[in-house]
Amino acid sequence: MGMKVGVVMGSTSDLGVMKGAFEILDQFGVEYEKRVLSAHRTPHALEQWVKEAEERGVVAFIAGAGGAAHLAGVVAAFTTRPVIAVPITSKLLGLDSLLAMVQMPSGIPVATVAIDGAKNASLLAIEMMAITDTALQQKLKDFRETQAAKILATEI
Ligand code: RP5
Repeated sequence: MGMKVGVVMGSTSDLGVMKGAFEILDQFGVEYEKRVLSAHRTPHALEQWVKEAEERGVVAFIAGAGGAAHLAGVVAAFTTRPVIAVPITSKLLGLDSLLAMVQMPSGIPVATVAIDGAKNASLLAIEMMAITDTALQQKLKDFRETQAAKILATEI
């Protein structure tokens, strides 16, 4: 069974930001599952999805949510796979989402990226998978080289 990433967001209103996560995963040819599930609106369905996703080969989860953003923490409560949190811009400019995610109490960690940092969330998940996947490691090196070349070629 191939390694997959599980991407979940609390609402369809998060989709605009979370599309960035899909773009990177597509670019690297990494398989993923994507769902809209909420920690407070659909807690039982969320628990079921996390457990079943693991059985289907999901090795890392990405959770995007805004406001009182407990989605990533709740996902992490149901799995020992790494969970990456994406704080989504909100009425409080995403500061509420950021603090809710980054301030996980000791014992159940989540790795929080920047506000709206969906692309970095996918890159981090890919870096985790690349530990045991040399082809992915090479793709990451190529990605960084391309990125650097673009900057060095920029004329202002
Ligand atoms: C969270 O509340 C979602 O992750 C979203 O960022 C925020 C607002 O959700 P909607 O009211 O737009 O559905 O659960």
